Amino acid sequence: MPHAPDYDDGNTLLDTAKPKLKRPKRYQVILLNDDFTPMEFVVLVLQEFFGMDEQKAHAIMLAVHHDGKGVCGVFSREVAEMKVQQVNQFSRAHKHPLMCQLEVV
Ligand code: TYC
Repeated sequence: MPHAPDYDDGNTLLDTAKPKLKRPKRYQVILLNDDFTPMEFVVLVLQEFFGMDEQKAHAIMLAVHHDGKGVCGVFSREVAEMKVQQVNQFSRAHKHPLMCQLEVV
């Protein structure tokens, strides 16, 4: 029967490695209200970039219109950054001041 050596033979596992996994952060895409962007344009943006049906898009648009800002969705950083860039670019291309931004959850 083999027994433990009384010297360090390099084979003794001294500590169990703890998995260092952190939950990835999530990022909210926030839409800001303004006085100039037409309501229909905001509804279109919510449908095209966030996959909402017209009813949901209209409800979110009205919530932003009344509250000043609102959440369009929650994504990984890469996806959220891409959505913000696409929406802001699309709004500028149509000469509307609509603004979208990121917030870490
Ligand atoms: N407040 C705008 C208007 O009265 C509509 C609007 C809603 C603009 C939501 C931006 O994120 C927004 N035409």
